[in-house]
Amino acid sequence: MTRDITVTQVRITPIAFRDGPLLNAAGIHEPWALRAIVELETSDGRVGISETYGDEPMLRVLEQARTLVLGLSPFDLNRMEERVRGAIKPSPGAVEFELAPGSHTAKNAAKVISTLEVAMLDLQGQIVGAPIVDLLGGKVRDAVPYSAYLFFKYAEHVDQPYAPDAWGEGLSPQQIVAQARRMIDLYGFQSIKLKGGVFEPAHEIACMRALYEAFPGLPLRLDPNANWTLETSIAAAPELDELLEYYEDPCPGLAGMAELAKHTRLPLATNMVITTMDDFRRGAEMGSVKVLLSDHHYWGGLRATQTLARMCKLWDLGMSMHSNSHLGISLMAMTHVAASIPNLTYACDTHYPWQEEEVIKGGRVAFDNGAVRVPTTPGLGVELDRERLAELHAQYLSCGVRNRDDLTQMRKYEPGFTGKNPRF
Ligand code: GKR
Ligand code: MG
Repeated sequence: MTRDITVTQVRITPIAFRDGPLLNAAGIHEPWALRAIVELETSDGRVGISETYGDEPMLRVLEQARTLVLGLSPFDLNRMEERVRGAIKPSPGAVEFELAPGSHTAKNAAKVISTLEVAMLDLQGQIVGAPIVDLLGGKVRDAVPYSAYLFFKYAEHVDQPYAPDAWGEGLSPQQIVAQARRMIDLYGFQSIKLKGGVFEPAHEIACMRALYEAFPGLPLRLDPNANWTLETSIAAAPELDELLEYYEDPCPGLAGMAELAKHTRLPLATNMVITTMDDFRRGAEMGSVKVLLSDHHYWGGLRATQTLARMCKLWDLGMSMHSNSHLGISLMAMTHVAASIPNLTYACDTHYPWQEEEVIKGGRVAFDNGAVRVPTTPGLGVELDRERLAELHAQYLSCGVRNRDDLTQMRKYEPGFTGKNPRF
């Protein structure tokens, strides 16, 4: 009987992998990005896997959650969720990034539920012999499109912890076009996003124009991560109107976005001002945002993402997906849920091209024409490479990074950097 199969062991392994010197509104990425790999082992010897944030506060709540899932059937998702909501609370003392909602400890319960749910769905799929997407109602597309996610960047990290990446410097419009060209040549992406909020808006708009001219017809997005004031965002709107597909989080707050909406014909997109159902209700009433960037890691899992998609449909909002630095397990979870959502109206974001290392068997996930094929094998469709896991865990132990801190990292390059937001 499948109901007799229970979770008997939980393994939580923090890992660190190389990440580029990517600039953003908060500062710059550190040389090492952290994730946690969670494995649930069952009484019949199966292993379900999941990938989530690996900062210290998250590791502590994952540790607390360990006992909550022991003894449950992988099919007991509702019971798991109830237990987590009862036990997991926000944690004090975390470094929280406004631009990265996954760092908010108010979302601890949702983050843990998501982590456990993905591993449990992986187990369910293995038990019944179906890919996760089938457990989510079946696929509405065979492959999930992602966008080319460009960053302003330096050629190498301060203190040179390892050899520089192959992308080179990305600061001028010409360098940004070259970065896009390389990413599209390698992966075939059919839309482009630039992470902004780094330089004077005029420079970032010049980069968007250069992309527009270099890639005619390709949808473009710019995301200043709320580092522009409302006035700056309004002033930039007329020029961006003819360049962009959507205008992502230029200024802070739902009210700011609602005011901006009156001054642009572009749909406004967000992964910053709507990150909970409470925000959703207020945002929908205000009509400020037209595209929601979901993220199963902090919205509470794959099923919660489907609920969100239904809410978006009801309120006539477009939908896409947000991303932070991640590896292939997260990419496959995103792919399964995205394949099950009819109203996923835009190519999803992914940082994946910036990651050189992997933790799954077979190495890096392949993209075909900018899309990831939805697996047809049982469960998540990917397995852990234990040797690589051990290596990435060893990197975690030696790298010294325990919390993502782009601000402190930026001060190594520019000691006077304030991180003031909005800066422009
Ligand atoms: O990793 O630098 C970054 C991104 O800026 C990330 O933190 C954001 O959360 O990619 C994200 C976004 O779209 O806002
Ligand atoms: Mg964003």
